[in-house]
Amino acid sequence: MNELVSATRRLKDGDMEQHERVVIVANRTPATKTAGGLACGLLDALREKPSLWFGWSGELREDDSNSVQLSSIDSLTVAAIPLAREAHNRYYNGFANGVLWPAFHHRLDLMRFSETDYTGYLEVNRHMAEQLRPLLRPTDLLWVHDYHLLPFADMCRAQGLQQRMGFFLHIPFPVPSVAQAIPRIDELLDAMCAYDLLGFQTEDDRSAFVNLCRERRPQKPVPETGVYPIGVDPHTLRKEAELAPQVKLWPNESIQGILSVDRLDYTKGLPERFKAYAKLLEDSPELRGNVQLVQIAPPSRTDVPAYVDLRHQLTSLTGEILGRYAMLDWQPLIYVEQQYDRAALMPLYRQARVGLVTPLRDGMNLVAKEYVAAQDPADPGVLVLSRFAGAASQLDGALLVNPHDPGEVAEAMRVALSMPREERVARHRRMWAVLCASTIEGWRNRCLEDLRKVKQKGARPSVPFSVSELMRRSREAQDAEVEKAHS
Ligand code: GDG
Repeated sequence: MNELVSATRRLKDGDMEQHERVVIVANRTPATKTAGGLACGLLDALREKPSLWFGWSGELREDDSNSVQLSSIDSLTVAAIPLAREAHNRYYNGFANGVLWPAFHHRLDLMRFSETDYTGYLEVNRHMAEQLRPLLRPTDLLWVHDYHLLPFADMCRAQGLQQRMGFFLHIPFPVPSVAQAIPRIDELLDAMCAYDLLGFQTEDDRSAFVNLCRERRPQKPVPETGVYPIGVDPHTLRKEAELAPQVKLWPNESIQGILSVDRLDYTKGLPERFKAYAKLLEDSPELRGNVQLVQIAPPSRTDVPAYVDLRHQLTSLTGEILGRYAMLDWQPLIYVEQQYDRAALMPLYRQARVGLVTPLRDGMNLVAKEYVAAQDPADPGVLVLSRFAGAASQLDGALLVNPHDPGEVAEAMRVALSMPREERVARHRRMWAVLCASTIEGWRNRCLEDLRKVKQKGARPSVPFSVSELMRRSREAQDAEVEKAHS
């Protein structure tokens, strides 16, 4: 009996009920080590219900020969597949993170399109749909995540799958004037419309998508859409934050701590933040020796050139700040590229007088919510938050700033560092109430309840991205690249 058949049987034996099962499809499975919010957020919401999570195992091979690896985390079964190195590079580094990630974050200057990458992206989506198919039951509810998988439902429909399929976009959706600059946007939009329901973090993202559909495909119907801001589990996070920290960041009581935690990504506004902090030190000499910024920033997507440049820029800015302001008994800035478990981060958040979260554009930003959850309600720190993070539409007790304006960010830090306890408590109370009203569990339930309610589209007769068409495109793109290299 081959591995796949026994795997499918084990799945069915493990959960005999023939009624609905939630199937998560995401680029990564929770078995893959990642600092990303997607894995952390979904795992919390799913481990207690019988469900299946399907995605890439993190393993790269020379070819993508079939082999689904099964494991389980509590009630969650994880089905992970390896991917072929070349195809993965085109899909992940090439199109998803070389085109969609920068464009959706309004960084068209960093977008690098190649036909081969686009074909690789479609091909991996088709391959994943094909690998998932034998594991599915007719009553499954598919919940697909993020920009890596925009055409996934379309590939499933092309293979005759009729299950309900919902999609959630964790990152922002670009406004139509920016979206129209993405090569092949019309094909992608058509493919996205194969989902039964599309979920977004904010109303701005949802309306940007709907407006783009109306502009680019006026004759065709717009699918069901909804706004589902992702949340956290505030009570669990608070308990984690109360545990003894691995490290006491500011043992000297006279130093007020500012903490930032971000993946090393150009959307997170790290250089702009460092410049704002330098301005604070320059304009407020009385703070020198009494304040310290700790920046935790584990590198991500290190194969994409824009990330390499960012790292160089940050190490250089760190050196400048240290060179200019450090003293023998005081470091103004600690910059750490190491990754920490979320549980280890929580007691660190609790020690910081200021949580500094200043992305240039961000779907939600879970760090902002985690910082609020970790605070001592009787003596909380202050959140300084970019107005361009999705979280800004919910966390009205934060000091909202324009991350592009170093003076404004420096001023907010100054206000936060000297804010009286009464005001800190009042602001924190408002934000805690928001966290409790918008939890990760509620997010999951609302997304899935709405998906159950929508009218199903089912399989479609035409197959725009047929396998032979994909292969033809791939060959043409490769030929063109070889020709270019020789000319
Ligand atoms: C995307 C969107 C959206 C754990 N260890 C580290 C670390 N973690 C955890 C944090 C937090 C998560 O990673 C980071 O989540 P974010 O939301 O801040 O950012 P992205 O990774 O860009 O996530 C985002 C999210 O999806 C969920 O929908 O909110 O807008 O971009 O939970 O505790 N984070 C860092 N270092 C660690 O060592 N930086």
